[in-house]
Amino acid sequence: METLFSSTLLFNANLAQNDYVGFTFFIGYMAMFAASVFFFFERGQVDGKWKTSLLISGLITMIAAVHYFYMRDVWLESGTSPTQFRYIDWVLTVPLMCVEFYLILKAFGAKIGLLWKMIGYSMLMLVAGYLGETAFRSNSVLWGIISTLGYVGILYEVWLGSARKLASNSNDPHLQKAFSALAWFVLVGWAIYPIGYMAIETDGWLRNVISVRNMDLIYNIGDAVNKIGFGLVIYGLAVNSTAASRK
Ligand SMILES: *C/C=C(C)/C=C/C=C(C)/C=C/C1=C(C)CCCC1(C)C
Repeated sequence: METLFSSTLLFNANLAQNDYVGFTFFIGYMAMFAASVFFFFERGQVDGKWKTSLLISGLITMIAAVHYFYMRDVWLESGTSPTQFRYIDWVLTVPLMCVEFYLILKAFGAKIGLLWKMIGYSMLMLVAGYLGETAFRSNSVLWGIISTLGYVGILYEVWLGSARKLASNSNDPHLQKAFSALAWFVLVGWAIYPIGYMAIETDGWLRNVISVRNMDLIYNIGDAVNKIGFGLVIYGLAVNSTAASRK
C-alpha cells in the first residue's frame, strides 16, 4: 500500500479541486458513454430504415468516449492539450456526421458524391487545423483560414447547396425539421471550435481574451453539444417518423 500511494503516477493522476477543464474531460467521457448506450438500445424501437442512422449516432459518441478516456489521462498527467487524440477522434467522427446527413437524405435522392464531397471538406478542415495546432503553430492563422475553407464548404452544402435542396424538395415535414436542426448545429455548434483554436498563444486572434488552457474547455463543450445533440436530433426524427408510419 505504502508504495502504491507514493507512486508518482497516482499523485499526478489526481484531479485537482479547481481543475475545471479536467472536470469537463470526465463529464465528457461519461456523457458520451451514456449517450452511446442510449442510442444502441433505442435502435430496437424504431423502424428498420432508421436503424443504421441510430447505429451511427451511437458509434459517434462511442468513438468519442474512447478518446476521452485517453484524453483525460493526458490532461491529468501533463496539463497539456491532448491534440493528437483530439484530432484522431474528429477525423473519425466528423465524416460519420456527414454520413448521417447522407443517410437521412438518401430516400430523397442524395447521391454518394454528396457524401464524398462533404467528407473531402471535413478532411481539409481537420488536416489544416491539426497542422496549425502542431507543426506550423507559429502560422496558426494561415492554417486556420485554410481550415475554415473546408468548414465553409460544409456550410455551403448544408445551407445552400445540394443537401439543402434535397431536404427542401422532400415532402416530409419530420425530415425537414430535423435537417434544419442539424444545419443549425453545423452553423452554431461547430463555430465553437474555431473560437477555441483562436486561443493559440503565438498568434491566435483571441489569445489575449481566452487563455490557451481554456481551448480544451471550449473543445470539450463543443464535442458534448455537437455529438450528443446531433445524435438526439436523429433519434427524434427516427421516433417521429416511426410513430407516423405506425398510425
Ligand atoms: C465531434 C467533433 C466535431 C463536430 C468537430 C468539429 C470541428 C470543427 C468544426 C473544427 C473547425 C476548425 C476551424 C473551422 C478552423 C480552425 C481549426 C479547426 C479545426 C478548429
